[in-house]
Amino acid sequence: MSDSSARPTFIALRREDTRLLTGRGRFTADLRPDNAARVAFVRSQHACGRLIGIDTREASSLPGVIAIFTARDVGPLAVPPVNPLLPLERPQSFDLLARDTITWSGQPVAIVIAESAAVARAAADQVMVEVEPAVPAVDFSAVNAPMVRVRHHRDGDTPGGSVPAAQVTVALESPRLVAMALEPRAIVAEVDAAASTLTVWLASQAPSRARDDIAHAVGLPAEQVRVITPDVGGAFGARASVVPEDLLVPWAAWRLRRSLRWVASRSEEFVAGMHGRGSQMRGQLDVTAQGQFLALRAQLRFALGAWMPFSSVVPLRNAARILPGPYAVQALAIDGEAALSNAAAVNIYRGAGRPEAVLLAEVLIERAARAVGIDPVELRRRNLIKASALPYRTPSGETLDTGDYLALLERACERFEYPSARGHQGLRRAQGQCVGIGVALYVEPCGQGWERARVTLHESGRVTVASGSPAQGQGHETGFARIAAEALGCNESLIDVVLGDTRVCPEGVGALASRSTAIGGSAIVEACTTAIARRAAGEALPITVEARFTAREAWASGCVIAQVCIDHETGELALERVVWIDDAGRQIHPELVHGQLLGGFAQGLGQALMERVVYDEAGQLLTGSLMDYAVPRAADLPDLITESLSHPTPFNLLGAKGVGEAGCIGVPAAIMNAARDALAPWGEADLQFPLTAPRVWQALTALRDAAPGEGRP
Ligand code: SMO
Repeated sequence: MSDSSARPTFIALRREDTRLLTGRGRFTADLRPDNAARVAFVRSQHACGRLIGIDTREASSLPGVIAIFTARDVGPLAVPPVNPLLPLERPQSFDLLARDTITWSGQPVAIVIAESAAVARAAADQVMVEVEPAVPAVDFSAVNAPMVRVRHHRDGDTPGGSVPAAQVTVALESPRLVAMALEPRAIVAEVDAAASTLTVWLASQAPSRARDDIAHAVGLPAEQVRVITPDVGGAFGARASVVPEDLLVPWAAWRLRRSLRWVASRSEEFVAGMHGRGSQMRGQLDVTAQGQFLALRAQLRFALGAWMPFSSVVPLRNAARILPGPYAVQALAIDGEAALSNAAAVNIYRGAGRPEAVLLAEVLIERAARAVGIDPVELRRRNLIKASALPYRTPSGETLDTGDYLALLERACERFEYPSARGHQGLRRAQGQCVGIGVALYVEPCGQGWERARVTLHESGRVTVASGSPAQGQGHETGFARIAAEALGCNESLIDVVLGDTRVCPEGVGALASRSTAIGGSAIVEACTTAIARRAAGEALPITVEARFTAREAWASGCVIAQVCIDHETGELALERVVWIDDAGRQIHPELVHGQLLGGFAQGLGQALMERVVYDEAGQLLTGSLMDYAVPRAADLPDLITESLSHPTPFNLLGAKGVGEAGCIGVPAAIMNAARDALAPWGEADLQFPLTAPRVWQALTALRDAAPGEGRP
């Protein structure tokens, strides 16, 4: 069991990881191949319409412009097919550059190549794009026919006489967010025309797939394309799938036989980077007078935006299969759909559907607790799946492997001093303060399928570990070195870790879905174990072993309790304290785990309290800069206690589960429940994320107007 607060922790990082913290990182934008030309994109300013013409003549005549390509030059190239995890309702193909139709404001229409970034930008601004505008379809508009659907229905075997004492309902929105990495997107493509090879530096979470996608777009065999992921300033799912720019820059480089370099502006991240979340959810929970959950019904609608990145069906799929979370529910009816709209594309983003499922279930539970008059912690106690029932087959067909959800709840209550906190809340309410306490429990699936590792024992005594799971700032080099050192029984300092280079690393699915340690790490263990066995059998050095490990999906879990205080006059919400108990299975490197918890916490807090993408009816982005879109800063973090309980999973060689997404999953729901609890003396508040002061104030005012004089003690 480990225990730590948000105070700084000092940890021994590997040399490779320390580089990032000391300003010696090498990010894609830092790479300047000799004679590289620069790239700028012409983007549609309309959100929807017919593309009538593109006039590049004036732009092309600017000194320093090398080429301007449009859809006509690029030909029939389209974005890669979507992950077939959910079948599409009808076939789809999305052109890399707008051809006949405009589908979102920010859509790439032309790619400009010039000798300098300034000339490329100036030329892009002079390209004339003629559009016959049409009325855009916004997210969740009824005109948007679903592209994907999901359904999990199971009838309950209701024991005789169980009738619901309450049927509570809720409607929730999870606004669109921007995956706000410190480092905007960037791509460098270096051409070796003599050797017929292309080297592409790209901050990808899935370099093997990116290499295949780029090779296909360029028309080269995959062996002639090398993708290198240098240091990466955050990914969060937004770099798991290629975007049109990732394919257009290498395509143009190869066509011109000229190295190219593109670095996105922050504005381009807003209008054409990956968005996350974006859903509307309705739910109903039927509860008996004794608090037993009888039935959960949910309707989920997810936004897709104008085109579908590879992982775009994953959030809907995850939200639907994770419900009802760690609770036993007799009957389940989940229906979900996702539809296109005239806005930036939505892809996986730290949590990817898990936060939505937890928000819906946990808000329903708090509401049910108030409806039947049972303390919300006690209500959860009565319905959590018992540790002795694991492995547990959920009504949506998933297998929860290991964990102890009741222990998570009890420990969180202990650390929060829950009974006395409730007493204190009563006292503060009596003094006129608006104080709320909210709870959320979550389960978190952590990736299935395979990863590869290659381990070489050298004559020098050093060991090289190459993995197909690249790093985006998580500290994989540090964690993987420890995994290999443990498996080999040697000192960590003897291990060299190689990541993120398709020429020297084995294939990999990638660093996403909280799978790197569990699956990528297990592949390292397997390769190390085979290598020492062969060494022990007398084989001469060097020995190289490549292993491919396939895992069943392990489920992490956790419990969060949050306390907020709301200012009656302004609606301003103060997050006073949070206790969070997480079970990520066996922890290979507790300090790195803690770092992941804190980072995820900050992003979860951002979603709950400040982040929201807004489009107007014309499909124009109103929150297009960091002046209009708030992200959390260090000073926004509250008094936070984290603690880890560890129930190792048998589904991989390390017993590890995922941890990178946990903070985004449980934290927002606990904050939402605390805010709703704070307003509960006035009634059931229709609060929605983000819980900004004006929105909280409006919800409070609506309740006061509906019942004047109520609520105030
Ligand atoms: S949202 Mo994650 O990188 O699967």
